[in-house]
Amino acid sequence: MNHPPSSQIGNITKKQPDPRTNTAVTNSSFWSISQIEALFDLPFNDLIYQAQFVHRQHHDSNTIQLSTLISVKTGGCSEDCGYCPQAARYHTGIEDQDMLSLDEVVTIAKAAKEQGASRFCMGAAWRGPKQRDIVKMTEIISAVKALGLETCATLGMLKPGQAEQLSQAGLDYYNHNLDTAPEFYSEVITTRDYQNRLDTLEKVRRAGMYVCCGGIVGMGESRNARAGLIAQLTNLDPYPESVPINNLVQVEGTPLYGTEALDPLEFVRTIAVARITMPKAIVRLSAGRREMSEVVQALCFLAGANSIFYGDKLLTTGNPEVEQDKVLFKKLGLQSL
Ligand code: SAM
Ligand code: DTB
Ligand code: SF4
Repeated sequence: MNHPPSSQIGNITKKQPDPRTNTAVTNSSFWSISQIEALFDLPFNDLIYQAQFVHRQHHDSNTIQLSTLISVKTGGCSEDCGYCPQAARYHTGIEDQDMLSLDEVVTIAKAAKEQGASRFCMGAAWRGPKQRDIVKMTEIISAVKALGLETCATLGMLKPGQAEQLSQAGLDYYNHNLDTAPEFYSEVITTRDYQNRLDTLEKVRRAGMYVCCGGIVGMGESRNARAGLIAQLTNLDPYPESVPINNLVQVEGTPLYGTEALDPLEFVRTIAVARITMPKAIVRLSAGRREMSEVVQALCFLAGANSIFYGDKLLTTGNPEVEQDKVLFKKLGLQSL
């Protein structure tokens, strides 16, 4: 078999200990934006070949991880993220909802497990949690963990000590996205800055949790900005264990509604570049799947995506029906983890 030359894949040498298991997470050496842009610029077939090659070195080629997502607190958020239907200042028709009760979350988590999900992700429309929110979340996290599910939460910016409390309650992953390149960030969000995001990611790492961190494409950013996002992610030390790549779900009333849609092949390229630069990470084909054809989704799996959100809803917008996903897995011969 003709292997892609390693010079084109990057010099994968640096070893980093995994915070929990102490097994080696292989991190790539530093990736410059121009090296990443060179990957984006490859002929499509060569890029996909390299991504598949890297994928098969580190993952089972026909296995995908299923995460179910729920919104534990919806709408009314103080931030101004230009993509988000939950920001209070945009009029998107989303109904605000206070925090769900422990029983409500456990019932939904049990159903997710029965459907085959291995991880349960809980999202909240907060700039960051207050201490009373952390107290409720720790009860919820412990109860979900006790069902035998992996736990993930995305609650916004964390204050000192909060990551430790979440970790002690049994939180496995904290999701906190860098969303886009630093240069494009202020075009999308003005109520916080890039360094705020990096600071929370650092707190999550120090508390010993796995990092789930990715971004959104299709927000009108340039290819250079997509490469800049990937550079930020891969050059985190170590790079995130879980990397969600979202395609913007356009919601009427948000500033980004009406943005020219990203070419689906460019989305596939972004997945491939994430796979090549973060070989051991789980790369999640995240928001935007309902708007994608089966063929594009299949290309994303070929390019190295090995996780999806599974369940009929994301936080406030739709996701493919579970039955529809089961049919797709059968057609593609995919097994869940
Ligand atoms: N409020 C917390 C925060 O922003 O970190 C957690 C919840 S927030 C909804 C989680 C992530 O959802 C965002 O960082 C963003 O990447 C993603 N997201 C939100 N709205 C989206 C949309 N319309 N399309 C794609 N991804 C979206
Ligand atoms: C992530 O990267 N994508 C998810 C999850 N992490 C929290 C959120 C997608 C939200 C899509 C818009 C909505 O449903 O409100
Ligand atoms: Fe609030 Fe998170 Fe939505 Fe931004 S992405 S408006 S912080 S819920």
